[in-house]
Amino acid sequence: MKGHRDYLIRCIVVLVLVAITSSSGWSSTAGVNVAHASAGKQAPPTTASTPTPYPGTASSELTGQSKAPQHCITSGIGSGQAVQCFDSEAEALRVASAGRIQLAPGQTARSLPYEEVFGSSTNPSGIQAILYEHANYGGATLTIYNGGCYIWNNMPGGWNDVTSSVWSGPCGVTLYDYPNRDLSGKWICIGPPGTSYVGDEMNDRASSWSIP
Ligand SMILES: [Ca+2]
Repeated sequence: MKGHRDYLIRCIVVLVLVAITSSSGWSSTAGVNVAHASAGKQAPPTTASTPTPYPGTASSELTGQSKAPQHCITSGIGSGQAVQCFDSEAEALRVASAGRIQLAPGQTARSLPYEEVFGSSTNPSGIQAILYEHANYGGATLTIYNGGCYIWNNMPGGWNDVTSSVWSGPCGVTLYDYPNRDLSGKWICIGPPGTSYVGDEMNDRASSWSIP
C-alpha cells in the first residue's frame, strides 16, 4: 500500500500545482481514485519538467474525433515531442524499452508480469504507462516512457478523445478532458496498476495526460 499512498500524495501535489484555484473532492472505486474537478482556472506552468505541448493544440477543447493509429510511444518530454507509431505492439514496446522487452508472437504487454513492464517504485523500468483505445486494455496503444514521475503532455495526433483503459506504472496517471491539463474540464486520477475502464465520464474524452 505504500506505493499507492505515494501515488496519492504525488497526484494531489501535482493537481494542487496545476490548479491552485480549483477545489476538488476524492472518491475511490475499485482501485481507481476518481477526483472530480469543479470550475477552476488553468494555472501557469509550475514545474521544471513542464514540456512543450504538441503543436496544433489549443487551450480549449479540441474538436473532431480521430481514430488512434496503431501502437504509439511518446517520451513525454524533450523538444519536438517525438511520437513514434508502429504496426505492432511488440515493436512499440521494444523501442520504448530500448530493447529490454521482446514480446513473443501473440503476446501483448498484458501478457507480461507487471514488474517486467513497469519495474517498481524503487526501481522503475522507464515505462510509465500504457493507454488503450478500448476498455479492458484492447485496441491501439499509447505507451508513455521515460521522463520520471512528473511529466505531462497533450495527446498526440489521433489520440484525442480515444483512451478507454489505462495500465499504469507505479507513478499513476491523470487524464484530462481538455488539453494542457485544463481542470475546468473533467479529469481522473488513476493509481497503479491502472483501470480496465476509465468510466463513462472520461471514456473517449482524454485530451491531455500527466504522470501522475
Ligand atoms: Ca477531450
